[in-house]
Amino acid sequence: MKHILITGASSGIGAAVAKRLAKPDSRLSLGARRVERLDDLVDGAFCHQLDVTDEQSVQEFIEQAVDANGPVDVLVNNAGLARGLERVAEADGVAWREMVETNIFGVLYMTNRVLPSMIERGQGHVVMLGSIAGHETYEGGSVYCATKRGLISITEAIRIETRGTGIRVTSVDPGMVETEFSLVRFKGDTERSEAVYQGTRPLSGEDIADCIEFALSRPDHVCIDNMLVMPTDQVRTRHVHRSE
Ligand code: NDP
Ligand code: 8X3
Repeated sequence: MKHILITGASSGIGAAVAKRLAKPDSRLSLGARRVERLDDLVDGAFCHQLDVTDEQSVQEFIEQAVDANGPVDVLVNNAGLARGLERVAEADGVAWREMVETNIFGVLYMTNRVLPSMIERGQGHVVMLGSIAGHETYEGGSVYCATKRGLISITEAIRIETRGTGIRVTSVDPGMVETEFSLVRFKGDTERSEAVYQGTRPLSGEDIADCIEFALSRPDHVCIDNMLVMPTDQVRTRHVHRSE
């Protein structure tokens, strides 16, 4: 039985990954702030409120998940967000802090608390949700892109630091995925968020679940370091084919 812990399972990619990885040989622990969304996602999963920006919440979540399901075999660091598209000169800085605290500190808090037991047991797989935004920068994306670029460095460092322990670290870096991501970015403005996906065919959460399932199912001696996954219609962040 594998204990798979997924952050940000209340929506989008995290929810799709939870459903995909719910198998007879796995035990799932699912966390998010909107805990009420987790309860009916997967039968028998351990569900608990989790705010990855809050060290105490992270500590409590991991302790209870381990009590329920045993040591963590797979950590999927999925929780993340973008807020707004403000240029540096125009921003008030509130969104910067939220993005850095969630996308960088959140991943660090989670991984810091899960890795020691993986190292001790000589096994484990950490999956990071990066982004095309970590590979290229766009106007208004300074801090979101910086968090995803920073995640590449964190991912590489963990891979170097855990070499020889049997631990694998995979990052899956998608282009546009149709989830609540844009609704969150534009603070509930449905018109603006729907426009992001208009006339084009984005990826789905299930497409990303496919990638994660593939990486996790390789033999122990094979580590898929990075998957950069784009919709066929999207070549770069701002080069998207749209039908009229
Ligand atoms: P969604 O907005 O649909 O889901 C984001 C998830 O993150 C939610 O479950 C949310 O749960 C959770 N989350 C956010 N903040 C916190 C927090 N402080 N503590 C715990 N959970 C949190 O977006 P996606 O599914 O698209 O995003 C998932 C990941 O994929 C993110 O890291 C994102 O950057 C990345 N990504 C997304 C792309 C896209 O185009 N959609 C492309 C590339 C990468 P809750 O609010 O209930 O806490
Ligand atoms: C999300 C994709 O292009 O909106 O990571 O930054 S993008």
